[in-house]
Amino acid sequence: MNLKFNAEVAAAIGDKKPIVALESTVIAHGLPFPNNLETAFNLEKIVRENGATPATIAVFGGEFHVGLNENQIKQLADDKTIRKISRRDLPVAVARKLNCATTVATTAFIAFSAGIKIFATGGIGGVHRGFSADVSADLPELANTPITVVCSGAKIILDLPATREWLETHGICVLGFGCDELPAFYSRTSGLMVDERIESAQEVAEIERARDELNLKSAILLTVPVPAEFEIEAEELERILAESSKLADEKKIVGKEITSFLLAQMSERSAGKTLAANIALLENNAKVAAQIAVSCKAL
Ligand code: PSU
Ligand code: MN
Repeated sequence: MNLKFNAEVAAAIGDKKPIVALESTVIAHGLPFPNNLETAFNLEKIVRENGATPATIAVFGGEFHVGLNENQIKQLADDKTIRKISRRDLPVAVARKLNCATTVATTAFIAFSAGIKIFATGGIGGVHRGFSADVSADLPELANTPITVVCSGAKIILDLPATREWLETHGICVLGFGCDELPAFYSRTSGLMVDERIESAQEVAEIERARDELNLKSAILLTVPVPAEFEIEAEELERILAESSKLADEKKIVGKEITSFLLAQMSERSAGKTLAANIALLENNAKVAAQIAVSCKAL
């Protein structure tokens, strides 16, 4: 597979330094402009401040880029023609030389091919509410890719109990970073349990090493709750989600559009509170991911 590294990532690989992969769908389709641009640069900065090298992943001209330049990040943030791609889209993206943002599924696929084993995002995809046949390709990718994904659980718009069951059935180890319950994206609780609570980056590094020694092919999902000051009350969340879902039904929005539609609607209906929470959890997850990448190298 032909991968294009930027100079910073190439140097980090050469020097065996810790690297954290970052996804690009959250930039192109998850957050509005200009918050997306600012957040993309901030996430990279946070990774660096915590001792690791950021590798934001995207596809340009059908080529897999691991570590982007400034112009590429700007293009992701404001070019409306950027396509959101999951695993099924990869052959088309390459053959047609498209410019694309990668989801958790495709970022994990490319990161692992590049030898990067830690990846930070906001919330993974999962089983959709009311339509249990809509299962994000993020889930099977995690079942088959031995990396660690740092996230705040699955996005609240999803059927969280069904998503939790899916993770269990497919052998994905779900850890809680200082929490017993699976975080629910904008909210710190879900009523669903993680498999194991851990308190430090080093513990994650040890569990990751054990997974590799056992030759298990599934990801470790390290879930980190949104910082408390940004948490949104469950009642308010359910209300704005119900309103947003109703509108999505009326407008017949389905498939890969549904996630960004609901996130944007919720931000509007909460006067930007969900957007602030989304950015806060992304930044916090980037920090934790960098700490784990550093701990893994220190083991
Ligand atoms: N995390 C966020 N915002 C996002 C996403 C993650 O904070 O928009 C993206 C990820 O790229 C994830 C995708 O892979 O949403 C899931 O989309 P779908 O439900 O269509 O599989
Ligand atoms: Mn889907």
